[in-house]
Amino acid sequence: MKDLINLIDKKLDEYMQIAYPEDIFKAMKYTLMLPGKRLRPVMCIETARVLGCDIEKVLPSACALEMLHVQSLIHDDLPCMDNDDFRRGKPSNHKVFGEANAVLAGDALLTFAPQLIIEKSKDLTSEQIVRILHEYTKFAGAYGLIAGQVVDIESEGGKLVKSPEETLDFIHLNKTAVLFRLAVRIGAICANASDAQIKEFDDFATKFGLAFQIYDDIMDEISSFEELGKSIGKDKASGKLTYVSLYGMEVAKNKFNKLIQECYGIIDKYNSAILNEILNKLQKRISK
Ligand code: GRG
Repeated sequence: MKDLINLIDKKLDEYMQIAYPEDIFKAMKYTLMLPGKRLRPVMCIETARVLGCDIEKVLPSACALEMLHVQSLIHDDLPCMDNDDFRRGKPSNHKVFGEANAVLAGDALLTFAPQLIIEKSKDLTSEQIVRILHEYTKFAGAYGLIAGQVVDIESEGGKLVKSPEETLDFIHLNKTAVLFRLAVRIGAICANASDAQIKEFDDFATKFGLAFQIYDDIMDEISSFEELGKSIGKDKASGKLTYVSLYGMEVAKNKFNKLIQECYGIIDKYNSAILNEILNKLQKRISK
């Protein structure tokens, strides 16, 4: 997986050429090039690979996904949202570049990502590119990521339209699982996969995304700044609605383990060392 991450890092750097005005590109590249786990591009590429697609075809879309993810991190850290001073082990974007540039850097990443897909996906058909862009806009917007963030913010203010359980599921599915779903769906589209294969990977990513958010909730309580690279203990301190606060640590861990086992089951037949490595790493950390 290390080689794949190195390749993604190289491509992210190469695709985003600094131009005038340099300040905006510096702000965009700052959070983008900090060491993230690159889970979404890795999953996108690996899904495409196990379904028979050449890696070159999927690299622009995979990097675009990381840009979308980084946009969401930059905006999430802003004082008007989660107000976090650290990300990926370093001061958050707005702490370094100021709030206006951080907002604009996020906007620029959000719009550069589809530009990259269109300009660099030379080996995909126009039909594949349109399908990818359709998925990108649908999953990133108010029917996906933004919806998750809105309900998360509303729930922090105590505004719950649905039950706490339904609200939490909605937040986890839309804030977190949605980008993993987008990643595998785009990988599958690049591979010209069948609807049944897309559904299979979508199910995997939905379960993985839920498990990953539960993992994130658990880590907020048991991990350290050094390990996570961001402030910890914030959820508990702010009384945030999380899997741990709603169900308790033991139930959260059991639910996480169940979802990870289901993920293994879905992808078993693809013999993917990389997807198995991701599942193993998360599970090992939680059982420590
Ligand atoms: C799409 C316009 C638009 C807005 C986005 C701000 C926002 C709306 C959404 C926030 C979404 C968010 C920050 C969800 C948290 C998901 C999560 C667990 C992130 C951490 O992911 P990791 O651990 O991070 O993969 P690294 O740094 O390793 O990439």
